[in-house]
Amino acid sequence: MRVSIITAHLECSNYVEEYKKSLEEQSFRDFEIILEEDDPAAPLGVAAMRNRALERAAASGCDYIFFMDSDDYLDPEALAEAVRTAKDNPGKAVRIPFTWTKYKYDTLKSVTDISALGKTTPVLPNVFYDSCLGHLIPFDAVKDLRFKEELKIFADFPYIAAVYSRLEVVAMDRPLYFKRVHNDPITYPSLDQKKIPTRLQDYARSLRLTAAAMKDTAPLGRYIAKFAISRVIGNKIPKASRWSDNDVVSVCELVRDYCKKVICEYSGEQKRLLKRMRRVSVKGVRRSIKEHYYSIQIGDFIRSRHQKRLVTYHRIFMKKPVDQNMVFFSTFYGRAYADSPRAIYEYMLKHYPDKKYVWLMNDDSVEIPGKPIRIHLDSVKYMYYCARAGLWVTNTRQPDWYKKRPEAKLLQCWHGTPLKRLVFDLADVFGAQPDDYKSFFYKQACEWDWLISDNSFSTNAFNTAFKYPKEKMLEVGYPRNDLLFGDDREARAEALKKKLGLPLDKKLVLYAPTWRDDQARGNQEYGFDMKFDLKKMAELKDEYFFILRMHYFISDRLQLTDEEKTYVADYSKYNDIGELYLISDVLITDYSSVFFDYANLHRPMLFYVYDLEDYRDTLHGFYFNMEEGCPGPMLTTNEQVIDALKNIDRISEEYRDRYEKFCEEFCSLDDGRAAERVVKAIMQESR
Ligand code: C2G
Repeated sequence: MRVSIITAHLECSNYVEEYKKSLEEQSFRDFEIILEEDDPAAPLGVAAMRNRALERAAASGCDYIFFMDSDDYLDPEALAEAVRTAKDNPGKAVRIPFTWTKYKYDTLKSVTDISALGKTTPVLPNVFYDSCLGHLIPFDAVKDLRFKEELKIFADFPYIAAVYSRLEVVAMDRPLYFKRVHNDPITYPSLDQKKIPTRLQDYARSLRLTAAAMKDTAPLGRYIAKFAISRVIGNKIPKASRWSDNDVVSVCELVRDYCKKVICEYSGEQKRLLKRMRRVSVKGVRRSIKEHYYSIQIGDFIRSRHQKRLVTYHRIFMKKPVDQNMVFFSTFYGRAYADSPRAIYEYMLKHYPDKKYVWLMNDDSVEIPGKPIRIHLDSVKYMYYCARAGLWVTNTRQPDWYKKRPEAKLLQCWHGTPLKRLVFDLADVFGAQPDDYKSFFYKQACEWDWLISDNSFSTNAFNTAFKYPKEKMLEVGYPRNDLLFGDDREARAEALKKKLGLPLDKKLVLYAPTWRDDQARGNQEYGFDMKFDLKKMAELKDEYFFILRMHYFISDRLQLTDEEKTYVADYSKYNDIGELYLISDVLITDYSSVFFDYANLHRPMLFYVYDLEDYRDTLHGFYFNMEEGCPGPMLTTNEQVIDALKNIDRISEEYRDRYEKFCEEFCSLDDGRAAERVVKAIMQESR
């Protein structure tokens, strides 16, 4: 049984290799790939390309056609199972349900509710849900069918509706077709993500052509009514608020022509809207949008404190003048008075004492010199100072609600030389909003007036990861590392150790691992499966004292026994990790950016990377080869860690050359004066 794979392809997709590979890996072999490539300079559209492919299929004399997109891929058994089902059901078409690529790690978890669709599917809702993709169709039955080339986007509906009206379609029960989640609308937008002004009119035209291909249009009427309601009064900010008058008319006319029988099934706001649409009243639709918007806003305003604050932010704070003398600082969302914003603040405080300073600091007990105004996260004051400050210095992303004033400046310090791949350099995005993450990040990065980079390696990575222009980067070293320099470094370390009550007669080991994406507990909260065995470390307690420092995303508390407390202390909540670098004699870490900073001290480092492969290959991907480039040994067991600590001088000796090379590449700009360089640069430009 010969199958022709029908695929339209436009070069802008970077996924075609995976598509080809998945076809090569099919256990079923009797197929040909008909990939019709459109011209990116003057694209004719997906309909025209599929039609060309269908002509070729006819010429080649296949038994079945199978529709697939060039950015999707199949499970290796997909075609074999589909063909088997087709053989069991002669004369019928077979549909392989799809699942999204973002679920590929969830062992083929089905997101389409297949049971609800039934084995033999009716025309609706499939026509509008999964289009022609994943359908294996006996070619003889549809030889004369073509896609309507006047439709540029929604060409599938009328075609597949015609197929369904001619043939029975058997749905398989396993989703073996993987539809690509396009998480990068900036670089590789899917057809759905492209801004095409005639999209809605194309859609309306497509529905009319679909109706012509169907015997009974009642389900279509129901579908259109649902569509109209969801777009006009379905969201807080309705999608229809961006529709042109022509758009509104085209949807109204659909309601007029196909929904007459179903309007009586609705009531209240929805019925009112459908009636207005039946009269093709643009004004009426606009009124429905307004009424809906205000009723939601008033409801939200009464119910939610955050909404009240937001309204205050937009309506009052954003209307007040920007205070060019006010500088606002934040580090890790108010969790610490630390990192580069701290170093920049302390420099500014000394050289610009007359400025008005504000710090986002959630813990009131942390001392901040210079008596700045102190505010907490999630407070109305936070919004007030975000709206008013002439300069914001931060090391993380802006809050979702933040909108930069044109007169204000934003200095993004960021928080580390990247080992882990970031944003646009990530193929798959895990987390709360994988689809929007990249475009939202991009929007936020566009608001940064400057981005600090510690070395040319970071500059290159930030350039591709954030799509941030190199000319706007300040590649001047990290202000946060200034404290690691100076002739008084040892004296400061000694004083700090005394202040913290840490032993002066033992070597201090700092264990500072990063967080694991797959141990999420909540928003920015993660668990940590502690593989650093404190009990075993006890054998080193005469020589070493251990300082544990978890990443600020880790919400699990470490429980130390009284015995452990004699040689271990938990400094996870300690304000500034830079001070912990200063006092420690050895660093143990994993994939955290901390080692790029610590290297400035030229003290020994060990890498406890018990899950290296999983972390690097599944969760993240790295910008550089740790095994080849790290200035210390890669260790995977506690015994190896203990052994390395016992022989730390030998290890320092062994890694001396690599360490030097590492420092040359990553630390050559750090010299204790980065804050000064940053402040001078931004003051010069702001003048
Ligand atoms: N950090 C810390 N304690 C840890 C780990 C990290 O205080 N146990 C601080 C360090 O200042 C570090 C920063 O948080 O440089 C970032 O931590 P990473 O472990 O590197 O991870 P992440 O927050 O994902 O940032 O470009 C850097 C990347 O964005 C990584």
